[in-house]
Amino acid sequence: MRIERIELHHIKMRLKNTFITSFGEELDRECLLVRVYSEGLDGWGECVATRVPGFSYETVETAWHVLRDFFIPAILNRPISHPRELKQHLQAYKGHPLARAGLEMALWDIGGKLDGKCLRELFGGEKHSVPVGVSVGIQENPEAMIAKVGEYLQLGYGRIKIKIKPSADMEVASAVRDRYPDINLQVDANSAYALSDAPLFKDLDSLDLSMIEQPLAEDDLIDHAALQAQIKTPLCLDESIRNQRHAGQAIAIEACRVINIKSGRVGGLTEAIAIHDCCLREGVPVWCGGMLETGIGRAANLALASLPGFTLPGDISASDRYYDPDIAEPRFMLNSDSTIDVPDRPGLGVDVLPEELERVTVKVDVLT
Ligand code: OSB
Ligand code: MG
Repeated sequence: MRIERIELHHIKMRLKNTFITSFGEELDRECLLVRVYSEGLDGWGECVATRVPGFSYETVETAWHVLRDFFIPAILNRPISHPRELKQHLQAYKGHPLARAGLEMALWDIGGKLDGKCLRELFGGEKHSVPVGVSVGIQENPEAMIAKVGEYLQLGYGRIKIKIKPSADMEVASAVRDRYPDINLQVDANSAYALSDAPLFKDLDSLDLSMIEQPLAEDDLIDHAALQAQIKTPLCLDESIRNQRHAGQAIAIEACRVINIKSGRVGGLTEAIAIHDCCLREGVPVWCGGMLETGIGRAANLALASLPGFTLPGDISASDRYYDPDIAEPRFMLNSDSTIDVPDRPGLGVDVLPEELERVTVKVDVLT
């Protein structure tokens, strides 16, 4: 295919609830959409960079800059036969995985449409529905967290992840465990701790958590390995795993026993699949993380999670957990067994709704 035109859309969407983590708060989520055109068709990608460099150093503005000035000119009007070739086209450039991943997703979408195949088929995924859970942001106090968790359990989510931070950790996690002794519960610290906090993590061992996600600094596999050796609960890495090599090294030194795979964080779906393949070979279970995506990124997450190594429930909740309305159709619904169906129409399998898109658009740029 030859990409003839690319649009960048900076959008801003109101979340149903403020999402609070150890690194910040989000109510009006901003992100970039990438729309590519070829042979009379179009494809969409979602770049999950946010307004603030909280989860990643990238922001909506840095992603806009590197996409417009470097990444897009490197592929516009040049032959590209498969999305995985994007890596070669961008090899002169360092970093900016979230920006890369947004562009690559659009290539997967249009590539699938040109081939008449859904992403699940292109990836070799087997599952037609995937187990999912919900990620619950930090709440005012343990009672409020218990109430929020209760709402999501009521809706049918079979796995709950709660965010923790210093000052809101053991007390809130043990309160949720006391109230719901049998649920599948995990916590995510988003790098808020140091190895000197090991006593806290030893205490968390008593709560029968399925895992503790990213407790320590993102650039510190060694300390994660030291912590894992001291506790029984499996560690799961998110921010620390930026490519397949990191995954292999983290597994080799037992810095974690589980990996959260996010296509944005690792520079695209191609690298995400490579990490999945590595973990499957090593017998390390993975799950698909989330970045509060619109229906576009959510569709890609579902396709990724259809691969066989994604044995644990992902942070892929139903559309109505995040946005009402969303900018794409069909909306994703939770099945009664806490799964969501993987789209099966060509490409991502979703249609962007022009009026909804218009309503949330901050600015647009067209590159030809
Ligand atoms: O650490 O997994 C995370 C959202 C934004 C940034 C980082 C994270 C998250 C989530 C939400 O936990 C997952 C989702 O429901 O999309
Ligand atoms: Mg995380």
